[in-house]
Amino acid sequence: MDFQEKYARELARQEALLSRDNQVDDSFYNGIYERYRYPVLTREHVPLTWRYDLNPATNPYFMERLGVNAVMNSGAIYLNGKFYLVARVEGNDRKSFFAVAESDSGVDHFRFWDYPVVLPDTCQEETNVYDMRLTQHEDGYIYGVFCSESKDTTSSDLSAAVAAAGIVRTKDLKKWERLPNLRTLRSPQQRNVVLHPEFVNGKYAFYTRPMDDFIETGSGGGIGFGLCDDIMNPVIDEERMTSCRRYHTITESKNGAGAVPIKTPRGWIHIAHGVRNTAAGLRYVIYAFATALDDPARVIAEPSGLLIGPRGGERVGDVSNVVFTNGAAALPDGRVYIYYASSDTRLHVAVTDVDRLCDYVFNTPPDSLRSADCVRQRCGLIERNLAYLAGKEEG
Ligand code: BGC
Ligand code: BMA
Repeated sequence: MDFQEKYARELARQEALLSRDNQVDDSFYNGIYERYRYPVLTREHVPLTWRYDLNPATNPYFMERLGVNAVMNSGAIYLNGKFYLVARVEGNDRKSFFAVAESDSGVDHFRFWDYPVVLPDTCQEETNVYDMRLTQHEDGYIYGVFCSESKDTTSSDLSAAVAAAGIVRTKDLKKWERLPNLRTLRSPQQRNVVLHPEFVNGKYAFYTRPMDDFIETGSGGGIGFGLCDDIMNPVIDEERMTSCRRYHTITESKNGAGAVPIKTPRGWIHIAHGVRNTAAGLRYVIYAFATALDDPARVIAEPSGLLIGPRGGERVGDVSNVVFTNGAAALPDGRVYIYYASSDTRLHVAVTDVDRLCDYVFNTPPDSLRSADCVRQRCGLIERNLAYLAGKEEG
């Protein structure tokens, strides 16, 4: 096959992928959300112009010159009738960058724009960026808060790193203004920081994730919450705890905010991640909780266990046994599209709505924390069901 034939074949293969319709995966049911059959973004969705040199004179074998390894953890926003994702694209070189992909349906036909996002390069020591959360703030800007990772030069360990929250803002997802990184006076490191969409007591409010170290949260007790006076010089002093880590739950090792909280009549709904350690490494799942409308740091409902866990093929990838979310699109009609990546490799969607999410968060029993109490909780459900079914038969 000559160069042009190979190019035509790859282009056609990609076009078939981008125009493929997605369907609800009928093999899965839990009443809370629908899973979809195909991922919404993969490395195969990345334009050929980003990977190949398309000039036969300089690329006679039609080789990938700058391959892409994975497309995963994406910020999400619904704007003017369209779904936009700011995806984490990871090159074969392990460096991540951001890229906007757009779709009318939110479940299929996502296409990347012509170029990835080019952030202002204001931080010389910054080595890697990832996991952007997109907040449509009431001040009129769309903020992107992401992890900015640098080498820890104070340690002799080659892989020692420092994680901080980088902040950019935009009005159109095209022109990005970079603000200084968030400084948290009481926590040396931060990852999974999310900007709350409204002012709280007239201040910018961030969900944080205090950590003592790059991987270990150490004394960090869970998802924090802090206020900041000036977004142009963002500093947080006190971090209050919201959803906490707990022994022998899905958040034992760590947890972190995910999507921007969704405002509902009953409270702010948070879709976050929880991590536990296992013999096979860290296992990441997605969970949900609610905080009070008048105090978005105060947890008012926390259903037990996971909302989304890695299933089937989702369990396998570069970092297996992981589902992770940093974006959901909440539509004016109440539909909610949760974008979650599996195993740091590809991006999926789970679709639900505010009514179902509220029912799930407020009417799912909390974790009873001990086997004996959890089995009692389950026997209670069985008893009520059997009584109800018997009553129905009699009636
Ligand atoms: C990786 C992230 C990961 C973090 C902690 C970073 O270097 O890029 O994907 O979450 O390390 O393991
Ligand atoms: C992290 C996250 C994600 C990633 C996950 C699993 O701590 O910030 O980037 O999906 O680990 O590797």
